[in-house]
Parts: sequence; C-alpha cells; structure tokens
Amino acid sequence: MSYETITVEQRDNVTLVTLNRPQALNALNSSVLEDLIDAFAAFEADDGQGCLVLTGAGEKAFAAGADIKEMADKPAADFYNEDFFARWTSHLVKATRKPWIAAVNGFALGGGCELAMMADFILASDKAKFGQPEIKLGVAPGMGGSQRLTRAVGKAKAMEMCLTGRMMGAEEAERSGLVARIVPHEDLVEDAVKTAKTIAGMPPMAAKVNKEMVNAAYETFLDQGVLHERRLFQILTATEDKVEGMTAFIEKREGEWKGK
Ligand code: CO8
Repeated sequence: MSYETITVEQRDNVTLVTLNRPQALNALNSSVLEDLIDAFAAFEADDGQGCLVLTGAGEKAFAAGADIKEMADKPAADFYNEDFFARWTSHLVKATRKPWIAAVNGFALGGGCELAMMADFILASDKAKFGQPEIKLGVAPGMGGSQRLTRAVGKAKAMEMCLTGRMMGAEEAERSGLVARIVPHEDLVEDAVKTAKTIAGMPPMAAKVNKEMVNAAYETFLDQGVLHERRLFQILTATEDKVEGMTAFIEKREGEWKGK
C-alpha cells in the first residue's frame, strides 16, 4: 500500500511508519490523519506485526504541529461540528491495542508533541525538541497536549511550557519523564526498531494487557487501577502462552508464542 503523506515499511514483525512531508516539517494535515488511520488499522489487523514505530522524514522534524495553513481560515463552527482532532485519539490511541513507539528525531511541536505523547512511549534523538507553542497562535493544545504533558512532566513544567510556548530539549525531556530514553540522532530509527522487535517478540496478549494496565494507571484512580490490573492478570493466567511461558522457563528454553 502506498500513501501520499507517509511511508510504511515492514521490518520483520515491526511496522515502521515515517511522516513524509519534510518540506512542511511533517506538519499534520487531514491527509496525514487519513493515511495514519489506515496504516495503524492495517498494523492492528496483521497478526504478523507486533509493534509499530512512528518517526519523521528529514533532518529537522518529527512533526512541527498541526498544519497551520490548513486551519488558518477554518470557521470555529466547523472545528466544533467536525469534532476536529477527535479522530487522532479514537484511532491512534483507543483503537490501537498493540504497542507503538514514537521515535522523535527533531521538532515535536503542538500537534507533533501531542502525537508523540499518544505513543506508548517516546524514544528521543539528542536533537529532539518538544513544545506546545499554540498560545503564540492565539489557541491552545487540542489533541490532548495539556492533559498528557501535565501527566508526564507535572503541572509546573507543563504550565510553563503551555504559557510561554518554550521548547524543551531531549535531556530536559528525559529528566522530566517525557521520554523513555535518548538515543544518538543517527541511531534513532535502528534503535527504535530493535526495541520494537523486542516487544514484538513477546507473547502478543501479554503485550496488549501490559499496555492496558499501564494506561489504566494514567486514566483511573489508584484503587480502580489496581483492581483493573488484578482482573487482567487473572485473565492472562488462562492463556496457552502463560502455560508455555512458565513451562519454557522451568525447562530453560525460549517460549514459543501462540497469541492465545
Ligand atoms: N503548519 C504548516 N506548515 C508548517 C508548520 C506547521 N505547523 N511548521 C512549519 N511549517 C512550514 C513552514 O511554513 C515552512 O514552509 P515554507 O517553506 O513553504 O514557508 C516550512 O515548514 C519550513 O519551516 P520554517 O521555514 O519555519 O523552518 P525554521 O527552521 O525556520 O523553523 C520551526 C522551524 C521553529 C519549527 C517553525 O517552523 C515553527 O515555529 N513552526 C510552527 C510550530 C507551531 O506553532 N506548531 C504548533 C501548530 S498549532 C497545533 O499544532 C495545534 C493547534 C492548532 C490550532 C490553530 C488554529 C489556527
């Protein structure tokens, strides 16, 4: 399948998706959204694919935001009636139960930062820069940024970034808990694919359940989250992969996963 605004490549059991509008610093327009929805759905439906990596083409940007040129003249009523930005969350977050990683290779600003934060975790190149500069355009984050950034880095930093529009470099982002790890710029994609292959090699149901559990910590109160975790754990103990995983450990060999 070929796309207008992204490229998609399968590296064994890992899907590598690259935002491919480098001339516009990979700004996110409606074509990018449609292409990503399609690529993520294909990944989710393919039993041979266990993890996805999303990165940006070109030397400068992961994505420099939602496409300002597309939105500049749009009437407010259209934003509301179309429930503009809702499909990013419903498709890339809610409908994607398999794990995916954002490999941030440069600017991740506005919607770009918000897209990266939709991933299960972020790997950042040493050239990555994160920010929510929407205030300078007279608006505010609209794809979850004010919520996910605050949960990731805490109120003080999130508030400062949203109110001043300043960018945060890779080191500060790692220190603040926004990114899992910093990788030298030139190794970023290979490192992310390698990490994704590790995840794709895990028992598939256990991977989905671990993702769901960690997300519950984010989205619920502690008591509810702990109960949710316990129930999911109990369900996993009924899978064939649980029997295989524990038998393989006792027999000192690698497990062979069935995904059920
Ligand atoms: N949308 C559309 N085009 C963009 C965007 C964007 N977000 N970012 C960069 N581009 C384009 C530029 O217009 C330029 O195109 P052209 O060559 O045709 O003029 C090209 O990409 C290269 O950009 P620059 O020349 O600006 O590159 P620099 O290296 O000088 O600067 C920056 C890089 C600092 C990243 C700069 O491009 C910049 O500040 N970009 C905008 C960042 C931003 O504000 N992002 C947030 C966008 S808003 C959002 O994401 C959600 C809320 C939206 C609501 C808006 C309602 C109107």
